[in-house]
Amino acid sequence: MSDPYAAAPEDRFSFGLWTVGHRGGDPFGLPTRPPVEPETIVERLAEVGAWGVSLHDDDLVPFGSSPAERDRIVARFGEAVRGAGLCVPMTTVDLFRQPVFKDGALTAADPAVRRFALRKAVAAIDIGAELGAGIFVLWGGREGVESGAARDPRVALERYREGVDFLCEYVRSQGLATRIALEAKPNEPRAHIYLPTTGHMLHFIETLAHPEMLGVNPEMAHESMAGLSFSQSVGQALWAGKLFHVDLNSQNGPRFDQDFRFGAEDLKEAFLTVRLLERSGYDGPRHFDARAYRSEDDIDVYAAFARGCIRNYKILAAKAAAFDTNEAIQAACDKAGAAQLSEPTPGFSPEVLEAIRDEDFTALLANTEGRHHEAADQLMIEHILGI
Ligand code: GLT
Ligand code: MN
Ligand code: MN
Repeated sequence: MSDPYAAAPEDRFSFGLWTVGHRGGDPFGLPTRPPVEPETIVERLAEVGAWGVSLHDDDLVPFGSSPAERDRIVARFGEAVRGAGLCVPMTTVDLFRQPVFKDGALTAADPAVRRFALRKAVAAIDIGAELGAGIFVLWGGREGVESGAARDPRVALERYREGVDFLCEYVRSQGLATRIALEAKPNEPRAHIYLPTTGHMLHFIETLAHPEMLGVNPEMAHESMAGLSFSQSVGQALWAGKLFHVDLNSQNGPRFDQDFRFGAEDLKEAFLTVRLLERSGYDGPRHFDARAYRSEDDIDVYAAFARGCIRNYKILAAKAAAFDTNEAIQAACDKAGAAQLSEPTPGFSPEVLEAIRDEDFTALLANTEGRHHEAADQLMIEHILGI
């Protein structure tokens, strides 16, 4: 019998080179896994049923490579991706690893650092264009502060705006169709990162010269680090028409960024997120920005970790579909107001206001009936648990 939870290309599951390629090093310990060539990673991803592979510029082309080396490496990788039947849906730029970015990149105080960051980002956009990536993710990991004594956040945000506008103008000047997805994170590696949540990013986008070119790439771990519900953040991005990409993983509450296997923590949020994505018609990549525990070897990185991310998504998608077609559950949700919320609030007119002023709310104010969320939530929990 075929596995109902095996990945199909139309599922659009993707992994970053830096995720399955992560060697298990952390601030306290050395790597526990050997380095693996990008071309080998691509083959292994194809075996687990991935559709796409994403990358930072430096994951593929070592920092400081010559133009000739860069061309050779990108061409060889493109061939490997095509040969494995995969695609590169997204590329991103590493503006955080090199010492030059120690005080930020697009928001660095030193204008020369900002110009260098732009040069690096433009080169990363070029790699994406060459590999056919339609999305460019921008995560400003070093755009922030430890101390605000010598930084006015308003001024830093102006520089951020100019930097992103520069990149948009570059994309336009090249006639590319690349869309830029901004990724938020509240802290780590900086104590405070500018634009710390997806909601902050959504506002920032509206201040830019070409807001239509920009969307967001919310990450489950990052929103959870801020104590937020990921499904609420994804919901706002979808509502705004700005969900360009999504980083799926898991996180155990507000602490350092764990990037655990999707579904490993907070199953309820994972379920609500998958249900939302599946119901919304979102057709972008379902990207796992996660990494295996440091204790694992390279075999289980694929057999247990990568397959686990995919299986958990597909299992939750099947659960979500069953949830939405189960009459008893739907009746309980409607009793808790699910359908009622779809009734629009009337628009303003003097007549409508007059009618509202005259309306008799006596019964409403005397109504002590509960809203039945406990019952709906309990049914959802039992449904997830398979009861
Ligand atoms: C880094 C970060 C991720 C981002 C990557 C894109 S880099 O691994 O923790 O959340 O998505 O730059
Ligand atoms: Mn993360
Ligand atoms: Mn991410």
